[in-house]
Amino acid sequence: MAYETIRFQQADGVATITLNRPDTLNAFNDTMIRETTDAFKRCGKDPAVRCVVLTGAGRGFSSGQDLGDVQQRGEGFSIAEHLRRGYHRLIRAMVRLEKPIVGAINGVAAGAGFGVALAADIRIASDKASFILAFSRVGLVPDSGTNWFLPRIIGQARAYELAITAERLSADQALAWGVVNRVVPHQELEATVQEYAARLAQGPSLAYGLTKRAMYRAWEQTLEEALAYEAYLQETAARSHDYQEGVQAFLEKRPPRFQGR
Ligand code: LHQ
Repeated sequence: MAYETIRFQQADGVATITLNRPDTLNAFNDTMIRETTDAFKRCGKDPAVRCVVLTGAGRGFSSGQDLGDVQQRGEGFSIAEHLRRGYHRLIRAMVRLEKPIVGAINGVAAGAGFGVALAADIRIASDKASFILAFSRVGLVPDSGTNWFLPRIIGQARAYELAITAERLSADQALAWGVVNRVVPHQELEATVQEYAARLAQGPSLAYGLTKRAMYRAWEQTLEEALAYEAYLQETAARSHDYQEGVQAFLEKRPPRFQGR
């Protein structure tokens, strides 16, 4: 399928989605929100995809909502409706995708762009990356899931301060606070992420997917519920080819050949 605002590439189990409106630092217009959502759903349906990389073209990851675009909307424009029809579907598609999503954060991630970065499962950042909860700069409250993700990762006091000051969080500070998993020199980002994703794509994908589901579910569960749910998911994982193969490979002292099923 041809896309207008993103690039979609697929090779060796890894799908790479590149936000591609570099002139605006990859600001989200309606088409880019829709196409990115579609691309994640497509990854969910394709068993050949076992890991997804999300990155931005040019010097930005994403500057969030295209402000020029919303400015042109008429009287009847509802931001709530825009969020519900757009960003909420995108964030949900990412969280519900039972495959690891690696955010390759190549530059600034601002506003809704920060939210989308947080909906990735793992973030590897360039040393030129930065994060801005830019919403208050334009008199808005954080959206696109940032109120849910960020306090869980860095704590409420830090998240609230970032929201009301809209200060830029550097890649190094993001690493220290656990917003990103790793920071690498800018020129090494693409190769590092592709190698990392290729490794994940060789892994026990069913277990990776169920683990993502278990961890998201656990946020809303009691310990008792989480224990029960783990037992249920483990039953599923233990019926997989990958479990048989993993144990067999261990006993035969060889690397496992996982198939993701
Ligand atoms: C942009 C944008 C942009 C358009 C850079 N739009 N062109 C949800 C629902 C509905 C309504 C509102 O919002 C939301 C959620 C949100 O996401 S709210 C937050 C929206 N985002 C922002 O407020 C961030 C706006 N951008 C910036 O503050 C700066 O561009 C940052 C700090 C991201 C980067 O600064 P610089 O590196 O200095 O780059 P720049 O400002 O020179 O931008 C480069 C170009 O990209 C420039 O265009 P030009 O034609 O002058 O080269 C900007 O106008 C354009 N651009 N962000 N969001």
